[in-house]
Amino acid sequence: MPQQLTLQQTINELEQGNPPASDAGFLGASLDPAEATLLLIPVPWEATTSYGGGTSAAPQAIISASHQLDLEDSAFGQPYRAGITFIEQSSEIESLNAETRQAALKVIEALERNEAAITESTMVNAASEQLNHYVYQQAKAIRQEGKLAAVVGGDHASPQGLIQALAEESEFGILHLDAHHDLRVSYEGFTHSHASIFYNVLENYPSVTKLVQVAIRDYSRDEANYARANSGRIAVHYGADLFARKANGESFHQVARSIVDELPERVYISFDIDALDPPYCPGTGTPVPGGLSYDEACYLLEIVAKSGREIIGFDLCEVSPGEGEWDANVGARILYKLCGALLLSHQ
Ligand SMILES: [Mn+2]
Repeated sequence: MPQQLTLQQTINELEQGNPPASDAGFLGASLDPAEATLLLIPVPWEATTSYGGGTSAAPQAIISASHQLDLEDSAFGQPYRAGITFIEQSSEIESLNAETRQAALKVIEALERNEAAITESTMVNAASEQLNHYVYQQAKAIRQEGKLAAVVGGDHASPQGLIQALAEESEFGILHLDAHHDLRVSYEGFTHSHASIFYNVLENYPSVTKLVQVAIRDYSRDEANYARANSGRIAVHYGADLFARKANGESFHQVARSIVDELPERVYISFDIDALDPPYCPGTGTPVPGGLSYDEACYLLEIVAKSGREIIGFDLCEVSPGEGEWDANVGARILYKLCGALLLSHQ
């Protein structure tokens, strides 16, 4: 592990632009977490992944890919100067993920034979609770130091503990970019499925006053009904509707403003990489054609950050590195934009 640097040493090193050591941290430096303003919690978790796997490797792949980024940003300035770093990845969570994944596969295989694997289901649900508790504790500790926290998953079950910690502090709304509602009561028998995160959030945390979902384009009847039944709290911008508005002559600026106008003063951003068109995330577990372009997503983040709202935290989920470096490369860029948006909203 490379020697940890102070914030000033980190800034100097990044601004010299020397090629980073391969074991360097986010952006190519190794900033001491004690010196950071924004701490990223790596969550190597894909226990309930239902289709394509690999997202548990995302935090490390994104760190490596981030070494290639140039750090000036036309929208957000110089986010690196505030001090951004990952906390250490937990080897216990890595092991728990591997064990839980095996149990979850047995449950899914049993379901396909129309059978139930009750012991394994119970184990998966208990392990998911353990994960949520781990993320909650990390987030709570970061917040108690007066710092900002974000989660890099892992699948979309990864950030619940962070949302829980923030929900104990104040009311806020969530800007949720995703191809999926993630509003299932449970999925394949798993209470804490990646497909259930926002059902769990809305049912458990009343201080989440609003959920604004963007680019949704693959969903069940029950999820759509749940969103309609809770239309005061949930606003949905389906992918097809976003396209139709642009096709009918609305500018993307108008579209983005109308999305942001629905959010309260304090905003959490949950970014599932499959909100983007699959060419930007070919490895992700459940890709769906259509969706936001990279530029549209970045522009939407800029509009939120410059709207006067406070971004209180975020997660980036479902990046799956797979073969080659493209998925992690796009993931690292989106992550740096999310960091920039959050930090800008605090200036
Ligand atoms: Mn999702």
